[in-house]
Amino acid sequence: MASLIPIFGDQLSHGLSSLAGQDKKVCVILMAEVDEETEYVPHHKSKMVYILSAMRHHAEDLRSAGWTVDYVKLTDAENSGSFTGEIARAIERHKVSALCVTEAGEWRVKAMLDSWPDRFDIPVEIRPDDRFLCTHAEFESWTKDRKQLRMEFFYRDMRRKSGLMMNGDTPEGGQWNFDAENRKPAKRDLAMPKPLHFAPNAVTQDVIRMVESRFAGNMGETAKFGFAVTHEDALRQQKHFLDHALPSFGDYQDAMLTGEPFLWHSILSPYINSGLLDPLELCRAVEVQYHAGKVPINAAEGFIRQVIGWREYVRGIYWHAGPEYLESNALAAMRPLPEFYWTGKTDMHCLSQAIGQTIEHSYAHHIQRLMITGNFALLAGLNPKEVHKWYLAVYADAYEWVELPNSLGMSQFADGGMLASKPYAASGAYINRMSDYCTHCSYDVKQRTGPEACPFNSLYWEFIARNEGKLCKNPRMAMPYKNWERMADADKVALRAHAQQFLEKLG
Ligand code: FAD
Ligand code: DLZ
Ligand code: SF4
Repeated sequence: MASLIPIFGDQLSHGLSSLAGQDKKVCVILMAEVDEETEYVPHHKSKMVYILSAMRHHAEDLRSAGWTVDYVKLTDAENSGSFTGEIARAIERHKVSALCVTEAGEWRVKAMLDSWPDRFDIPVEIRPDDRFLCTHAEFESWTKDRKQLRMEFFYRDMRRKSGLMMNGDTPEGGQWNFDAENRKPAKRDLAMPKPLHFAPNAVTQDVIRMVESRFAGNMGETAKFGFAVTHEDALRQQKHFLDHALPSFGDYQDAMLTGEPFLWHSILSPYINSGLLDPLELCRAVEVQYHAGKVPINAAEGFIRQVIGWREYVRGIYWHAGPEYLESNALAAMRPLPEFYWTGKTDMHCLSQAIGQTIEHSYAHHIQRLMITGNFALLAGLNPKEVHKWYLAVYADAYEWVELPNSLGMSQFADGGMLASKPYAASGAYINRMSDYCTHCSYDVKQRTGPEACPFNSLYWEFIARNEGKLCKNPRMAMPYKNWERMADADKVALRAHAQQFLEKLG
């Protein structure tokens, strides 16, 4: 049958379900750059360059593989600005008799796909996205009869299902999780790996010019753009990671160092999420390195846990929670996002490092997102929806299904504990333990009040006090509340006054 097959920017996989069994001779693939997608948040310029260039390269790959691809550029005069508008125009152009699409990655786009059967007078087939290990039905059935949804138990099921790092029914190494061996602080090391830099070719340069002229006011720099934009180059970065960074990934997963944005992380999330890399193939390649004796178990298990554990789990939570998840605000946090989240201009060194490298690279690693920018937002009571929009805009790997549960759930506890068992709230002591940031900061991490005191310290206690009614019964918060209770009243008053003064200045 002559079908129109729309492919979105996060569906750049050769094995996409909508392509299976289709007749290349009669079907037409539609790929479209549309305002609707470039404008739903003010995306970082590098994120846009990455996605649009990867789309253009993927279209060429598909053509080389024998497909007919109709590609609509953002600058095309007739571009309607929306997926639905582009499909209507393409149906006219190609006289197709059916529409076949892989399901959307997020609620906003799902609502649009669900409107297509009424909108168009040809049959619409929506196929499941089989690039994930866990189906929607499996996740729903996993949630049934559980009082709490916890990643660790879900992860064990994914290990069993995939057979990754398993010996029959038992986990490799005799335990499921080597998390306790993932928390070493790092020292500067001249042999530290750096991700590969892919110099922009003519196609990417064209996209850079377009993005620089159309989105001049958006965050970011494109001068140093170096992401891979093809399957081959993404695989090169995958191999580079396996050979050079994976061996120490486990040890230093939670570490942070001034001027070192990447450490031993993979920098593969943009490629996995847009479809250039296959997450299961990547995990199998990690397992091969382990069995070859090239990487320790805390690295292999730690990495695989992130991909088949956390990544699959947050997707499950996203679809389980429904579109109203976005409105959650369990801690009633209302403060607007401070301007420095967009500029990096703050005298708190940890924040200026995490935000500065975000502006430069459209990348920050997990602990920077969770324990620096996320932790500050949580302690300061920033509005979780604004925080969510920021994360969705600024990272090259950000799509709502993966970003929202991480920011709103894990980092802001706005879902009241659906995803995480306790808020990830920490004072300066944690940041000092896991990084060298405090040694470069004008604030003193050891002081709790006074002009030089690290703001995270009083903000932490202000957070504890402010949310006592909501959090004191959480068994995992017993220790901080015991410490708060034991504190002298005068200290409590001084800490809260110091924090409130800081917050007033924040605006
Ligand atoms: P590595 O540290 O090398 O980890 C390997 C892979 O594991 C990643 O590529 C990713 O695919 C997966 N992974 C690790 N942690 C998570 C997680 N918590 N959720 C999902 N996948 C995970 N990840 C995104 O892909 N997109 C987002 O928009 C996103 N937003 C986040 C927002 C916040 C507030 C937080 C705390 C985390 C967010 N994450 C997001 C998760 C994580 O920070 C990134 O996946 C990771 O930093 C990507 O860098 P990397 O590829 O070098 O990861
Ligand atoms: C993020 C993004 C951007 C910036 N632009 C486009 C685009 O012009 N066309 C497109 O197909 N996809 C784009 N994307 C990725 C989409 O937002 C993502 O694929 C949808 O959310 C579908 O889930
Ligand atoms: Fe951040 Fe406080 Fe350390 Fe400064 S002293 S880097 S503000 S944690």
